[in-house]
Amino acid sequence: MKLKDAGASYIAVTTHATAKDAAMTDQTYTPPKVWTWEKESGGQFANINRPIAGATHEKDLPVGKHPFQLYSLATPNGVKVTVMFEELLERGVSDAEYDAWLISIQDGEQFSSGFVDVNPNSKIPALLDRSGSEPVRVFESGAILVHLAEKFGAFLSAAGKARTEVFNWLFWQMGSAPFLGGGFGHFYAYAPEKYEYPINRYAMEVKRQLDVLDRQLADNQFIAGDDYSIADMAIWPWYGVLAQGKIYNDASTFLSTHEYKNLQRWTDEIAARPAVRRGRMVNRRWGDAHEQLHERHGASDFELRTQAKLAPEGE
Ligand SMILES: N[C@@H](CCC(=O)N[C@@H](CS)C(=O)NCC(=O)O)C(=O)O
Repeated sequence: MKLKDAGASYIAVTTHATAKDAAMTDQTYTPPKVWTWEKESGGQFANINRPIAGATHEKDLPVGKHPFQLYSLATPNGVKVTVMFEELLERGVSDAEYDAWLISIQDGEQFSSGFVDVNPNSKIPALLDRSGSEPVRVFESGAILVHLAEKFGAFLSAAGKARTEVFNWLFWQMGSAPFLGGGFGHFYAYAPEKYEYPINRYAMEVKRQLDVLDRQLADNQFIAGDDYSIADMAIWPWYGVLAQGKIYNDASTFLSTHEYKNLQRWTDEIAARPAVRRGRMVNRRWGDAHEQLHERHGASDFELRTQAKLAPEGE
């Protein structure tokens, strides 16, 4: 039975024993009394997954000339922050100049002593705000967005109902995206073998989330109302990019994202923003060479220092 048979069939999977269910039984797992670390668990990213925190090696982080030092990668969580910086700069907030350094999580650079000092959770994005008398570390993408929004009084109302609504959706994203990434994306795209149970479980939840967004966007231009905010910046790199069909192989077809018309409208509107186009390029090291800016240290880098310019094909 395939998931594309949709709702009714999904219920059938859960209520009728079939030959396939019997075959799946062979793959069930009886947990031992005490879990132990099996290093060769397989799957994409298995080499960087560990059950312990802390640094694996001594290495300082580089520091550039701007007030903000960002250590990141152009994954959805990373893009939230580079979009925020580019939106601030687009608005003319020149104090928001930043250096963006690429952290290769596949190579374990998030476990360097320097990175762990900025983010003890060893995940990108991590920010060092050096604009004041002493450096302030900021980790967790939501905290970084709030930090910058408050610092510059932008993309977040100062008080009242509108501010609360932005927080509602910002924290909705923090709680929801792990079901999309760690749940659906992992089992659909990254796991070494495909299993129907987790893919069904998380596809259903992600479709529910897409419907939540679609209904909200039916009556609102932006996620939290009439104003573009840090809630849009947090949600778009996950759910907008999913709707564009740009993550997890062909997941947009699998999840029929074209059916969420209001989400599609919002996705296209946000994608067209110049700051979003630039933010998506920063710390990107895959895809079209014109859209890869491995490190960003100034506005002209988008023209002069993409991989298309630095490493033209054939050279
Ligand atoms: N809740 C965190 C999630 C950050 C996160 O999961 N980052 C991933 C890349 S998207 C990462 O750095 N993974 C490296 C690792 O798990 O070792 C945030 O929003 O900042």
